[in-house]
Amino acid sequence: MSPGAGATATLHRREVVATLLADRGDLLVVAGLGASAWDCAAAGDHPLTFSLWGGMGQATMMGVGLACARPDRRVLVLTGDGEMLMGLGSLATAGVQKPANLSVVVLDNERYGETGMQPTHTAHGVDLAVVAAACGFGGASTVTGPAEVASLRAAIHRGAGPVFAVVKVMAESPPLVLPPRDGALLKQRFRAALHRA
Ligand SMILES: Cc1ncc(C[n+]2csc(CCOP(=O)(O)OP(=O)(O)O)c2C)c(N)n1
Repeated sequence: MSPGAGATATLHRREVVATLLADRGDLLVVAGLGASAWDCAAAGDHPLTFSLWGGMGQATMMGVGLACARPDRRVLVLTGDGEMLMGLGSLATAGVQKPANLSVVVLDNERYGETGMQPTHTAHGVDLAVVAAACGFGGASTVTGPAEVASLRAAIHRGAGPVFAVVKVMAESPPLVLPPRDGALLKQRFRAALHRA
């Protein structure tokens, strides 16, 4: 297994997500499948979080659609490196559409965590921030420390997007905290909360 930067990561994914979602206000969140969705649930289940339970590779495309449909709202896609790698084409669409209200944050543990911690392409040097920059995300960044996480939170809530950040996190498996499992319920409560606000 290639060590990659993930072998030296010091950030805990749960702490990163808790920081990014603190005082989230009316932020719309699309949570990528598996661990990213569990991180969001651990930070507090919320009707304005739409969790993908098994739809791998779709998180950013959904975020682009939401951001284009609701330019009055901030949209955050929180997902894993494996999930992002499966939906790379969505970065090209986002880079062309350039929704200023969209942020995409990849929690990069360099592993397919849920299926057994197999190394992903990022463990072998694929740099998703460079991919995003090439697709048109100005200022795409890689975050490795707490101070940068705080800056990223400010960019998500107030910055001129589209924002893209890879956050290098440790390859760990924190205790499961599951969001509701009923897809129809997740969709309906998200729509209801969005229309209410
Ligand atoms: C199309 C498809 N292929 C494979 C899977 C199985 N699968 C579920 S989670 C996962 C790994 C996700 O990895 P990543 O996005 O990096 O998340 P993390 O490492 O944070 O858990 C895989 C391969 C799936 N759900 N859908």
